[in-house]
Amino acid sequence: MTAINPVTDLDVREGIAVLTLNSPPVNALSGAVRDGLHDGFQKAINDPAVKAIVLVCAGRTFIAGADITELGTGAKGASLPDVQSMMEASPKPIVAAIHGTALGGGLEVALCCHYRVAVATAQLGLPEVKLGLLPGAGGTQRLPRIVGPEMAMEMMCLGDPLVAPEALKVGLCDEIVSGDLTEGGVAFAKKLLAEKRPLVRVRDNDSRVTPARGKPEIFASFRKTHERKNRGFLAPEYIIRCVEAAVNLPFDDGIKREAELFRELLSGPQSAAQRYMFFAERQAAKIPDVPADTPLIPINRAGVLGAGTMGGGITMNLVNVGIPVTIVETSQEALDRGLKVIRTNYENTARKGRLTQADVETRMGLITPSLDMQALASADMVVEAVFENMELKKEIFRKLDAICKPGAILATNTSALDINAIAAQTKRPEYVIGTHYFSPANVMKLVEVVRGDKTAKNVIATAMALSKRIGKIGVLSGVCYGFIGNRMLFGRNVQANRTILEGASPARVDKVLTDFGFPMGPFAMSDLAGVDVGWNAKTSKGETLRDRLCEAGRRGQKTNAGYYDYKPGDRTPIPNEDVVAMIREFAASKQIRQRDVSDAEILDRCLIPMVNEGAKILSEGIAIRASDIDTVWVHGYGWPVYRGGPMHWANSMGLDKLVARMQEFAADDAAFWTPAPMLAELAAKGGGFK
Ligand code: 3H9
Repeated sequence: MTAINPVTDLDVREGIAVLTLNSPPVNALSGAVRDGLHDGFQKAINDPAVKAIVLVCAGRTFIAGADITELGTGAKGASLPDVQSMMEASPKPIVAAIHGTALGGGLEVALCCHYRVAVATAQLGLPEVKLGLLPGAGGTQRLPRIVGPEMAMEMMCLGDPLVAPEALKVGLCDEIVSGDLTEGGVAFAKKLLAEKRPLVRVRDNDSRVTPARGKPEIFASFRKTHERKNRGFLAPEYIIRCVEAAVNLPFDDGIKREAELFRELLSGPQSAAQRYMFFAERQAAKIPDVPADTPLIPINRAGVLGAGTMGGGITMNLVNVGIPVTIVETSQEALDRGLKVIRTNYENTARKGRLTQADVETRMGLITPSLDMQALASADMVVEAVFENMELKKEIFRKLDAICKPGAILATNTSALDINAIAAQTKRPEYVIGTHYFSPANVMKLVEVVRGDKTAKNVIATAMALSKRIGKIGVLSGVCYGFIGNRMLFGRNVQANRTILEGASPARVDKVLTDFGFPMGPFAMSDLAGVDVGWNAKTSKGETLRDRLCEAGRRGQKTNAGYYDYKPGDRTPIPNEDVVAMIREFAASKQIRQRDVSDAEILDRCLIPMVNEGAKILSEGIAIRASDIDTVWVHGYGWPVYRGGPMHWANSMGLDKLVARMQEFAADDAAFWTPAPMLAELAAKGGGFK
């Protein structure tokens, strides 16, 4: 074995060179890895004793891509295109032996090998789109030459990998290896030599791309199909343009086009935001006073209290990863309804081909319905998901404390209430925690894990680890009304409501926010949630706009009327002039002057209060770091990922400019627009949130 450099070894066995990369955690293509590949391949190619070369990785995975921390920094080391050219031009066959994930630049390196073998669990993909990028090391030109332009666009625009058996079917992989991967790779290389198989250079084979030449409709149709999902994102469109180049231009010209578009994305704000979010999501798992090796409480059985929308979604999350759940309701009818919704959700997924009917039955089989809270006695963790009422929650926690076994975690799915007050009802406050899921709980990626004053560290570590296990991102919050996300939402809603009283229509405000990239504006959101949430028919006296809407029977989508009208069975909001007139009338009754509120003003008035509240949340220690706040907003509330969350957005705008804008608005309401001390201080220093 020869050490090529600290992360690369070369070993020659019976004429086969094995080049092994070992650069934890994921063998990313750092300068050292690129140097290792360059020098290792050169040495093997120049060694007359070597007849073929196998590239393999140590540790948990094959190369998982470019080193994201180095992208755009002009980091030292061999150039990747030079390494790739050397590999493709090698007179000796090169085989990539893949385990774990061959992603991004990792797969692009593998595509310059003459053959690829993989273990059955390996995943192969080009996920750059998730970082606001396109595959910039030849992937957009080589992948279509193997799988055809349509599938290549699908893979690169969605960014989801194929597992090895699927990759085998489409020709991205040549053989599945069982047993030891390196041995399998060496055996495959020997077979190539024995059979005198040709050196396959992906770049040379145009047969999969030429049929699409002169057929712009292929691209038009792909754009149309994915229009909604790709709204606001630049990278998918740039990927499509690269595939057009792969189809219409010679290989080297296509590579030039790819490089131009890659550079443009890399230097733009969207990719900067998405790369920031990549690390923000991972950072969120790290809690300074809860060491990474804190022992976890095994969660082998769970309980969920409440089979409504939230309880049902939480149950699905748990059974999806094989955790049996006892779900408890107060009436048979509610229980049946909840189970029916869960089954329908699974069957819809099965209909789309993403689950088998057997999977549906397995998951349903893991759910034990019950009308008796005693059935929760053996659960390792119980999640309470009943409606938001403090007295009810307190009573439930007293009961759970008496029923549940010692050491069981008692979690509440409250979206705002005081976890400490709930924990105080039990004799085990250290086992009480908040796990705030977002609706629909089986879809949304965020869980706010809310730590009470007495919550134990192993309980926090377990709740965070469970979030990861069920495919979510856990973000730790301290206790305050509304935690991180909802607390920030309140300020936005205050201003959204004021702008409509000052003259902007609900549809205009919603459009400004959806143009910014939110999936929905505040008024469409209010209609969805129910305008009457928290409204009381008995005490309503038309004192607020909401009172007036609800009194007029406009209670949201459920009544086909709220801020908008709705056709029965259709969720599309239809603006209504009578509502606009009602708002005008109400504003006049409150002596609020109507004027033209510009789009820029609407946007700033809705978003800046969130940043200001975020600064307070940070200085109070409710959130550990600004990037945690951004993770909450991107994954719980649909803040467009390509704008990186409110704190990142504020940093990009410049905190001094943001505070100056607050001063402009302060003329109308000085108290509301006073910058939080942390914000004022950072702005004065010319700094940003860290
Ligand atoms: C690209 O390739 C561009 C090219 O087309 C063109 C080039 C010219 N770089 O996620 P985990 C770190 S763009 C640097 O918790 P898992 C990560 O931050 C790239 N660091 O583990 C974390 O660090 P820490 C295209 C990276 O098992 C640790 O590794 N590739 C990179 O849940 C563990 O990560 C991608 O987009 C990286 N590329 O998942 C793949 N990847 O421990 C991105 C990971 O300090 N990576 N780290 O928090 C992933 O999708 C997942 O990390 C992976 C493992 C599936 C590999």
